[in-house]
Amino acid sequence: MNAVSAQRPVEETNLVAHELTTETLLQLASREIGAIHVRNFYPEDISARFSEKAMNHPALGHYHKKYTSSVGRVYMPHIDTKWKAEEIDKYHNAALPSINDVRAMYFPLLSPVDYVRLLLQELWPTGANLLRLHGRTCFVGAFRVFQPTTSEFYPHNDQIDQETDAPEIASFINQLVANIYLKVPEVGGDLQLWLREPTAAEKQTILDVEGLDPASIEPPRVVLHPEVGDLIIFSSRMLHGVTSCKDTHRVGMAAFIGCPTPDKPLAFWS
Ligand SMILES: O=C(O)CCC(=O)C(=O)O
Ligand SMILES: [Fe+2]
Repeated sequence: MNAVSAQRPVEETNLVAHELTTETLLQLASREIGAIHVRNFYPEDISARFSEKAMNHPALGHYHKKYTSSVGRVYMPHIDTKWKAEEIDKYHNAALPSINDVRAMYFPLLSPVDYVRLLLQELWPTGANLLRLHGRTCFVGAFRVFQPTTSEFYPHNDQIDQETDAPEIASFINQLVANIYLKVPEVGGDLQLWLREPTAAEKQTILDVEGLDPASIEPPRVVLHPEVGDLIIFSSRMLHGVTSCKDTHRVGMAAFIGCPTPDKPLAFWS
């Protein structure tokens, strides 16, 4: 073990499940565990090919907040609608064309996010659907591109009730996020999980600048170093962050998952 990996906090194994099953999903939804981390979920060679496509994609843009602006993303995410009618229209009008673009990129293979959608539809007791907001289709299947050394996500949380008042989200009691990693650095690019929601004051800071100063909070409870092809699902309502990549880009595909009680279906968007 080299000096850098020796410093990495060891994951608390009882907090992380390594298989995606109905049981682990229900445990994650009810916060009995902190994450599901499935190694070798998606083939390494296909991941590598699509990380190149994502990094060179014509729709590659950037997040808009202070701390996240160096992180690239392909296609417009819902967080960029910012309660503005014009942006909301743009997001929903682009949703299906963007989903189809991503699917066409992979065709005749299955994209990692389409694969996750199918599995969760089968595993969650009442299935899973694409999210609609005020009846309008959402996009799902964003690529995220972290630049070497400059991109990181400070501790933050993601919750869609801060982005819309659509009636379709009223039943969500948790929000999960699934990430599939297509390219990862050897060192850095760790996912940090605090396993708690931010305080009211922390929430305000996150809304303002999209992240907390890591020195201002306690160390994370769980730190996971994803490998190429891994799937990690965790609660995005709880504090999480991504450390900077030391040697290469870090590319992932992500889907948010609205999580009601098990008698209602899950819902996907990006
Ligand atoms: O890239 C990751 O590991 C997680 C990024 C993140 O903040 C999220 O998916 O909400
Ligand atoms: Fe996040």
